[in-house]
Amino acid sequence: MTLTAPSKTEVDFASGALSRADYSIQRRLSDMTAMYADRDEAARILAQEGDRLIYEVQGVELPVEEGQIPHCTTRILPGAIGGEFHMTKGHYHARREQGEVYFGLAGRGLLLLQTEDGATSEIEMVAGSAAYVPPYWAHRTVNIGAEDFVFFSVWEARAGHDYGTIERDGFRKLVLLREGRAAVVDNPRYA
Ligand code: M6P
Ligand code: ZN
Repeated sequence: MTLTAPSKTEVDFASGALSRADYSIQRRLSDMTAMYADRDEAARILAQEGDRLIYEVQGVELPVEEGQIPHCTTRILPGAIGGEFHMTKGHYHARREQGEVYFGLAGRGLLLLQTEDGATSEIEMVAGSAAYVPPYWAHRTVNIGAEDFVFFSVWEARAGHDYGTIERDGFRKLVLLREGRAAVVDNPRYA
């Protein structure tokens, strides 16, 4: 057990920038082309327009020990790939029994959730929305607005990220731009 010093980070709501960012992760289209429903369009954009930034994460790193509470911001840029809104990779927690809290800082988003038993849920998020991700629910966030969607996340250090299950099976729902609005539809390719 580590005795961690108390700390503070200033959060810029509009950009998600942290004054104390121990790490930052940029996810580009090339990191997740296979996750979009229209893979051909993803490949075309990659080849013709370049490797666009989809989202970035900045966080406070803490020891992976019981009771530590890491926290980070995520900024998803506006846009779509073949009509499917920009989104995070999404994950289950490696320790499924761990939950998480998201707090909207800017823009408009949709939080997609699903369980391995087949339950699904969607939560709309704007600045000020506090969304709860209960244990056992995979979670992916989607930018359904025209501006950056920015949110703050808090979880237990041992939760861990299981990306493999989503990479293999995908999400049950897709969020598509239809007639100028976000529509949640079944993913025809869901394994
Ligand atoms: C949220 C949290 C982070 C996560 C980030 C990006 O901020 O859930 O733990 O890393 O979103 O999502 P993903 O890891 O699925 O790409
Ligand atoms: Zn999580």
